[in-house]
Amino acid sequence: MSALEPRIKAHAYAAGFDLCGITTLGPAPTAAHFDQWLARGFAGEMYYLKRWADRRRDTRLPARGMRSAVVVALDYGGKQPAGPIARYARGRDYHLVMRDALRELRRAIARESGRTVKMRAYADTAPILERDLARRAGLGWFGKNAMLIHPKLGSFFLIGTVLTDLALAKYPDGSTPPVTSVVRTATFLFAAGQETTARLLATGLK
Ligand code: B12
Repeated sequence: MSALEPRIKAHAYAAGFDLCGITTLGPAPTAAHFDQWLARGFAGEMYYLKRWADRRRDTRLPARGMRSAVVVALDYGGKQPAGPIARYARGRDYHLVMRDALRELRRAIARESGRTVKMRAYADTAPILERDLARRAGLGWFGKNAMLIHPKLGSFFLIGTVLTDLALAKYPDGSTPPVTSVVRTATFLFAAGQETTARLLATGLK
């Protein structure tokens, strides 16, 4: 039988996700940036960000016994025109959409692994630096506006995570994008035909 990782990725696409990557857990490489952000008071009244700050610095801490993360992206209307309502808020509550699709993915992972698997699924609901984890899983890199950007999908996508006690290997292998590179982001967006976004980024460089 083929390795578990590509089969999990195939199930993520079947569940409706647009990207999927798998990574191991550990200290968040951008934890220091998060600390500076907090210290400068940028969390404002979002007290929960400070309260669970320790857990956000290391993805092994939010749920005990977990070893790997299956990280997915769900496009929330990147091709739709701009309008008075933000794209992510136009349809059904995205937390519910994500919850249902993540549930389907969890069932598939349980079936595929053939043993009892410990899993927790989150989208915006756990003390995790989700963009950091998604970059580790190869889903993109940070744009100038902090968004995680993928060369083909752009940035209009939500991030979801299934933490599991399965010892999965990083998949696809060797695919961690650089922490941040506006120049590369603009270049890749041009290559992907997203010229307007790329030009805006390039303008920000001046
Ligand atoms: C609090 C929060 C907000 C707050 C504060 C925004 C902010 N920038 O933090 C508000 C309500 C304003 C907000 C708005 C939005 N949010 Co929000 N939000 C979050 C939440 C819950 C926590 C984010 C957090 O920890 N912020 C602290 C800062 C320090 O972290 P960060 O912004 O994630 O930045 C990281 C990287 O980008 C990187 N980084 C950023 N800048 C730099 C610079 C340098 C030099 C380096 C080295 C690294 C670096 O390091 C940071 C730490 O890992 C996450 C879910 C989660 N648990 O992660 C969703 C999340 C980030 N939001 C999301 C979305 C979709 C949005 C909106 C687009 C919604 C909308 N249309 O209004 C906007 C985008 C605003 C923006 N440009 O960030 C998505 C992002 C998906 C993506 N493709 O990136 C997330 C991941 C939710 C999800 N599960 O999908 N959000």
